[in-house]
Amino acid sequence: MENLFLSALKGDDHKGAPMWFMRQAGRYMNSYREVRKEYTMEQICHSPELSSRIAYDAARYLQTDAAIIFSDIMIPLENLGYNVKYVENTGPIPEKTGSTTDQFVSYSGMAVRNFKANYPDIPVIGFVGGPLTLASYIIASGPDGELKKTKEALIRDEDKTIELLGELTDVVIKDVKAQISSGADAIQIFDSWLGFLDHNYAELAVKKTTRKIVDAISKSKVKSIYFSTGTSGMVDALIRSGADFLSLDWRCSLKEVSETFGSIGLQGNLDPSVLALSPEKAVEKGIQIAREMRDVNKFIFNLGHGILPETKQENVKMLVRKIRDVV
Ligand code: 1CP
Repeated sequence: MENLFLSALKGDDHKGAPMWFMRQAGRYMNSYREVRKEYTMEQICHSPELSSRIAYDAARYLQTDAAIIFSDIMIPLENLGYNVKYVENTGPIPEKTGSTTDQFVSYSGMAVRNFKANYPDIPVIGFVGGPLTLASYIIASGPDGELKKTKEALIRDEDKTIELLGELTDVVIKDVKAQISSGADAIQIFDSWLGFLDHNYAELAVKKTTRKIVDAISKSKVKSIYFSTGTSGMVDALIRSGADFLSLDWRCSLKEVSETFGSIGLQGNLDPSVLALSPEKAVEKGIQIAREMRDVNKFIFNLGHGILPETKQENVKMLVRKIRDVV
């Protein structure tokens, strides 16, 4: 039987909802915490073997329809001379230390290649960060909360900020190409913080960055998924990225978006807090989403953002099983 995730990507008829979760390999999982006792985040992201094994272990434990390469959106920025440190309970801190090198290195590309060689039975999702989201960590030298500093940069010096976005877009496109030529089954663009911008700035960011990345992806047969949060009021702008799928958060009804915008593929959108706090309510709401989207071939069940670290791993596994049983 064809894999549900691959069927949904193609828009083929299938029965049941394909499922995977953002951050499905992460601190909520016992086996990941064990690996992290031995290796730092930086070491894992620089090891194609660990990146692919952690990705596979999570997908196999949860019985999801796809794995996502374990790495981080900031890693490709090393090619621009940034050294990225991961600080516990904070996030990535980029520091400009070196200069741009001629030789582009894609650790995610190597991890995808390793995954395809060792675990050919399960589709693997490659990913990159959206340049606006990447820029926010550079501009703020770390997480930028509600994008206060990033917005200030855009408002005070739009030309210079657009120039930075252009530079980041070029790096992201190189990384995407490496992951595609290594065999990625789909590419997700993580633009987590786009929704903090106003509609016009978001539109500008999509035009200057995402649109170009999607164009590069669509030259291959690989499908693109564009993820952001807080953007259900700007779906028209997201669609103009040209992405095959939009991953939306819990601030909208996916069914209504589907009825309004027609043929666009959709992914999402259970609130990760519900899954962390009440497995029963997560099952109820998850089944409701999957039922409402049953007739949409291009639908992938996911959360609206990543699994929270305090989530019990058994509850994520149970959610997958219960949705499979009834939808
Ligand atoms: O201590 C640890 O183990 C580090 C925690 C951690 C993990 C597990 C970080 C630091 N990154 C990751 C993995 C990661 N990051 C994946 C793995 C694949 C998966 O299973 O989904 C992916 C796809 C990302 C992408 C990522 N990194 C995004 C986009 C998705 C999202 O969550 O919004 C963002 C914004 C980052 C930055 C980042 N890296 C790490 C943290 C804690 C953060 C967020 C910091 C912030 O709040 O701004």
